[in-house]
Amino acid sequence: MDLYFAPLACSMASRISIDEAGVAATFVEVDPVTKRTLGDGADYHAVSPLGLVPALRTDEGEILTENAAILQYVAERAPAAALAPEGPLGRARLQQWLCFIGTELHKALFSPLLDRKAPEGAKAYALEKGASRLAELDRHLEGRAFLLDRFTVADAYLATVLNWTVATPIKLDAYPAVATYLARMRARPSVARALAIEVPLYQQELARHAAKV
Ligand SMILES: N[C@@H](CCC(=O)N[C@@H](CS)C(=O)NCC(=O)O)C(=O)O
Repeated sequence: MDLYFAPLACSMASRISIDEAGVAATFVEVDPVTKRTLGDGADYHAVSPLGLVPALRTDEGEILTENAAILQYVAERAPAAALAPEGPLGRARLQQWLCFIGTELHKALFSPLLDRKAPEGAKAYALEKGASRLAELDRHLEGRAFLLDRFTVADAYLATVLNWTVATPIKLDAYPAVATYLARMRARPSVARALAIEVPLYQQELARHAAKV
């Protein structure tokens, strides 16, 4: 499989999950500004019409988009890694958290905060509304190592999204269980490996664009 990613973007959740699953994958970097793949300079819109990462090309040549779909596909490819719970309720709980992370945190809270073009009013609204979401997450994570009973692809997504707090005004001191969770996740080998690969690539991405200004 080929994972199309941008450094430190939400696609890092798929990198972490692929690592945890132990499945073979090729990682294709997309420049989020030019929407071209590094190396061959191909127009990424041919893969993902909206130019969004992640996208995954399966070994059969199918293109999958959307974090929740890709993460569950990766989990399915390696049942022994148990990255998704079994049974109707277990699966529904996984969906519950993937949806919460994707909508309440990623899109509603972090996307406006990280978008340089978002007006200040949009950022303030997102911060104010997001506080209740972070408080609820904090309540859930108190006394828990993971979102569910063990590490799942939802933790890969949550760790990736929470990692963005460093670039936002969100103060995790107000959410101690979330802060402890994030520290634990960053120390997890698959997450630490993903960060060790993607932080330098992100710095290169910044340097590439700074050089053009
Ligand atoms: N609904 C999509 C959202 C993906 C998304 O927002 N990706 C961001 C990176 S975290 C992106 O590619 N942004 C570039 C853009 O908005 O042009 C999903 O869950 O996969």
